[in-house]
Amino acid sequence: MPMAELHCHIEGAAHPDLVRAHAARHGIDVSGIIRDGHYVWHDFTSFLAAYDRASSVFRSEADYADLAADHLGRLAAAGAIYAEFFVSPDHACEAGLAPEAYVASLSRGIEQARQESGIEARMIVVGVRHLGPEAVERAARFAARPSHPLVTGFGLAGDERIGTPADFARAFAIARDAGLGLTAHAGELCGPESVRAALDALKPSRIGHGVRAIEDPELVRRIVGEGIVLEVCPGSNLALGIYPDAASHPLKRLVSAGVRVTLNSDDPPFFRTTLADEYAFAAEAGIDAGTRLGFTRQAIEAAFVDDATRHRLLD
Ligand code: ES4
Ligand code: ZN
Repeated sequence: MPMAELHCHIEGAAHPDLVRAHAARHGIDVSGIIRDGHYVWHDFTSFLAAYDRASSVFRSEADYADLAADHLGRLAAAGAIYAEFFVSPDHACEAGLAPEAYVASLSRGIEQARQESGIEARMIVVGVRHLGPEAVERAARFAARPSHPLVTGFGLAGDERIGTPADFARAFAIARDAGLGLTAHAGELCGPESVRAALDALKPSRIGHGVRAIEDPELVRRIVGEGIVLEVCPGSNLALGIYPDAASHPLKRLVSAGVRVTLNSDDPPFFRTTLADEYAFAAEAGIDAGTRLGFTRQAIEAAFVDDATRHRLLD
């Protein structure tokens, strides 16, 4: 089955073996976050800390080009035809690379993967909300510069429990004025009020996660009515304990309610998932093959990509 995803953090897609190899080259100790070939963390805060540490081993332009090519190559081998991933200039700066060089090298990785497998990809610059509104605005101003054509979106990531969406309205206005697609993480760690606030203040066409909207039927009706697309990441939700088990996950209920749903891997090796695993999760949840193929169409329809590429992918 052809697959597509809209929600994956590029450093969060780094395989632990790749991180360990780069760490050894740069003399960085990652024994605290990688044990027995897997990432170790125990809650969202320690997950973000492990993610930051893993990110810190990618330092050169070649490192990031390889990371993007590796990620997209794996996706293409599993049957993906299109992928968007989040890029974080703040993480690049922390690792000592200028945002321009970071995005340019990731673009080279995208082009390499396209040549090798035909997969198409675009990047979404994210602001990290727990770094504060100033940092998020800086990320938006960077994303808004026309010098990186494969950056087609802007998003809000980080710890949803910190700040309120209105704090980031200026950043989203900058990105919107630049013609970028907009998405915001909400309704993952916090409930429906967080999704409503994000929709009101930031006016994104897509919500990252959004699954906890299911707790408010009125909000679900709004999401359906406004055509908001949810970037659902079941494996991430289960790994982080947002839901205790597969049976509790609202994927099927969201689909039945008429929500425009896509399937996504978020930070795959951190959550011991892959995009193919997410499609398998949907099948096990009783979602038929036609509807699963619909997730792929939905992702391409909601993608932050030019219409010529979109229509080619939809054929
Ligand atoms: C995230 Cl800043 C960041 N990195 C990776 N995964 C995330 N989820 C939410 N924010
Ligand atoms: Zn995410």
